[in-house]
Amino acid sequence: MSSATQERDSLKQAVGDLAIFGGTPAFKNPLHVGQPNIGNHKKFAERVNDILERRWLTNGGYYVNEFEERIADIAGVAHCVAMCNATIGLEIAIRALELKGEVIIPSFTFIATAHALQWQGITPIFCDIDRQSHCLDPEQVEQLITPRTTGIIGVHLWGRPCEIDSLTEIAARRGLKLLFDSAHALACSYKERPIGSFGDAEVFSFHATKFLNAMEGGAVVTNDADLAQKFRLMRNFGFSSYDQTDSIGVNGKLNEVSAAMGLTNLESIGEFIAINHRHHKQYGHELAGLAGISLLQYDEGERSNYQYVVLEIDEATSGVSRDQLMQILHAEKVLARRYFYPGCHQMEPYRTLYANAPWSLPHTESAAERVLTLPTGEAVTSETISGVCEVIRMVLDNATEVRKLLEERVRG
Ligand code: T4K
Repeated sequence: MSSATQERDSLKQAVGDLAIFGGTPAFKNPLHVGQPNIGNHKKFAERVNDILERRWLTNGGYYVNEFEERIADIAGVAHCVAMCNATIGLEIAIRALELKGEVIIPSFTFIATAHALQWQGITPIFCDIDRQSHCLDPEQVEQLITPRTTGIIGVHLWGRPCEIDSLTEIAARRGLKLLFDSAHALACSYKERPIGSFGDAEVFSFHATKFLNAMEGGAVVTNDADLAQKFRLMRNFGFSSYDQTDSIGVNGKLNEVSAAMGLTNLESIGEFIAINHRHHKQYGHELAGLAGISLLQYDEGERSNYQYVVLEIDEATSGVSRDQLMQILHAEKVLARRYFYPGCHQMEPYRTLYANAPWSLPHTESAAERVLTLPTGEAVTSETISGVCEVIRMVLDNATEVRKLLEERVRG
């Protein structure tokens, strides 16, 4: 990513300089949240060349095997089964764990967590989050267990771990399977132990927007050898040898080019973490003291990948809503995102399918109304972050005037 694509175009000295009110946008080109972290281009190209020379493109290739070993090491786990993406990884893990009936998951997550269940005819039971951690509230998990419940899927949202000990204790006591959607949490830790070896299995994502990307990719990791074998069979149509299937299966295989990308990027993860950490601190520093805005923090006593810069906007204090701030940033070409709005339970098909479900999700709904994620990662410069923060400061320092002008615009 050349810094030219993020070139600053204007400084904001007055409210009238905001692009939404006719000023020049702060950036010449769209500034995306989720631009990929990419390691050494030359190394990647060399690996792609090796793949072509070897003529081995997929189906348990050389780089996939190496990638699995490296991920297992990082996750501190015995078995890693690479997948074509985390959604298929979740679906396979759910089937291999023989989940059925009802499974408790947070509503405040990417829709794939819910879809992986519903796709297989299993009812996702949407549980509220803890307001601080944005992860499953174990107390409510316990209340939602019924005779039909077979499992719990915790999500380490933003790479910050769930309350793993409480969930493990509940699952053991109530005889439930415990799976973690760890799509965001590679290279993160809980009580100093790497995310990956908790519950029955964990699932990572290596999508382009993730901390470590393989363009598309995922992995299911576990310490259970029998379960790992089930994952491997299900990933490859259930084939145990030529002409012999042992179970139902799908095609969940990772290809060699994706594995080459993953391996190349793995060589730079120390650098990616350092960059993300630095960016997170810069946002914290430049947005400090603004009323009504808080930056979600990572526990400095744990390992984190700092891949998400998450703001929470409290409209009553800040004077502008999250959606107003997002609209203003988009006009400046800063494409901030309100992940995971509006919460899975308010998205189709769940809103209609479970319209009468008695779920109480106030913390999910409050977080979904307030969260805004900002650009970070290897492709973003500190100058860019200053430009984003300058816009936010301009808005918050002049919230009354900004709000009035926005309302006038709406009235036309
Ligand atoms: N569980 C959780 C908790 C997850 O967050 C996810 C995925 C999954 C499970 C499933 O994992 P996978 O099956 O995907 O492995 C993105 C990703 O598509 C999705 O992987 C991710 N979570 C989710 C949080 O974010 P969108 O709707 O934001 O995608 P999109 O295309 O709008 O891209 C995001 C931003 O990144 C855009 O502003 C553009 C930019 N971008 C994107 C791509 C693909 C780039 O600059 N370059 C690129 O190559 O869903």
